[in-house]
Amino acid sequence: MYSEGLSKMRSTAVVASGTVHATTARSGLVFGVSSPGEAAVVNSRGQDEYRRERLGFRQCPADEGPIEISEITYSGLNTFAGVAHAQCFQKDNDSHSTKRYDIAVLGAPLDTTVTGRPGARYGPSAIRAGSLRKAWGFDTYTGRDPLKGWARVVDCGDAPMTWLDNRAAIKTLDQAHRLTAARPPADDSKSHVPRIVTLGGDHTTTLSALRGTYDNWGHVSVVHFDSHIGELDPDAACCSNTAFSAYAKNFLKIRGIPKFLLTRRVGGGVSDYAYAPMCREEFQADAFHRGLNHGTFLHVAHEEGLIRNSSIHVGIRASLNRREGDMKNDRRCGFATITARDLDTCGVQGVVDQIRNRVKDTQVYITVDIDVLDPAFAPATGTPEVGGWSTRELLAILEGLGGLKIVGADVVEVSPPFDNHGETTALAAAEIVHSLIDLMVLTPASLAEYLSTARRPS
Ligand SMILES: [Mn+2]
Repeated sequence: MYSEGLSKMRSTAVVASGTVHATTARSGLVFGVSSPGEAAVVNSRGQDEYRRERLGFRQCPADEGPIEISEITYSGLNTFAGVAHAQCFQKDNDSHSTKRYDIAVLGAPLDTTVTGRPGARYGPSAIRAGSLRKAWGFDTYTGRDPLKGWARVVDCGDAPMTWLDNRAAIKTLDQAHRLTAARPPADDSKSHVPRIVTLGGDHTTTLSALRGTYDNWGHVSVVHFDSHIGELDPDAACCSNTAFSAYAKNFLKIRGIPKFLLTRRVGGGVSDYAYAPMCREEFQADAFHRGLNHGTFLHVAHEEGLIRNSSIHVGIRASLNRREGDMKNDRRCGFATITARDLDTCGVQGVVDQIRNRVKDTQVYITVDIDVLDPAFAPATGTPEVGGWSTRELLAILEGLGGLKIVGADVVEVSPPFDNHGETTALAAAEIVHSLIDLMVLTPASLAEYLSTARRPS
């Protein structure tokens, strides 16, 4: 896109010199690198005055010295909201404090475990671009500016996830989470490790994040915003003939299709790589041999013992594969459910109260599938469902969760190829990420609480 290209050109200039000089031409502003002290030509004093006032320049006018442009929201490298980039995947043996951070934004570009439209591999970069379309500051409703509070927020960039092998991709993301949290935070009075906000990526990426929070914090309650329940049992039809209907049996017989292909409803069943039944014990240790994908990740998280039985889905409205079996498995995995239409009857405060009553004072992981919003507010997603919430409603509910002990969070399933020219979905996702960071800054993670309640893996 033109604006992104321009932004990158400017970033290059800033990186090269630290400052740029602005000159005006009849066609508009032209930026170029020049050495310190070199006089820049400014023909339009009025425009220059406006820019200094609008953008808060602290430096002198251009004809008296270099112009500081680091506060222009759309310039510079494309980190989330313009926060500093950090090398999070390298071991930090240096005690120098500038390498430490409290909250890390981590991209997880994966879209090869989706059942619908792909494209979420471009989600992290789109959310960052969306975050650079506005100037962040003190929130109208909360009065807080989380990016300028006690916490040092950085952007780690993306985990280098391959598109060729989902098992390798998830292992890479597991490692990225471990390394990102493998150093003391900038403020070790607030936490014992940095907390991570992940930018998806399809929803399978949440499993890596939950493995990471378990390693560092123990079990978490999952507050799961989504139109889909997310813990379909990949093994449901394999191990139980009760789900194998007479209709399905007849369908197979007529078409001459091997039975195993139809019974693997969520896992695929096309190969041992895509799926192998849990009945075969030799495969049970490997999640990808158990049908891991963006519809089953919470089932796998439960099977791995990562989450508490005080979790909750919020905004659910998509059809189920099995009328009763899916919700039975849902409860077995520890989830209660708030549907999308519950908002109509109990309002924002009612939804907030139900979430708070469910998780109580446990440590919480918040995952937001962007398809919890109506496609009118977030068209760019893999498996859209109409009848969802507005962006304003979701942001109000998130604000209502202030005070919960949030140790990790993500926004997933943003698929930019399906966004519009106004970047509606990317803007919404960026605002949600900002809200999640705000909740983390508002309630520092408590090391004492972790030590008293968490059960670390042996
Ligand atoms: Mn979904």
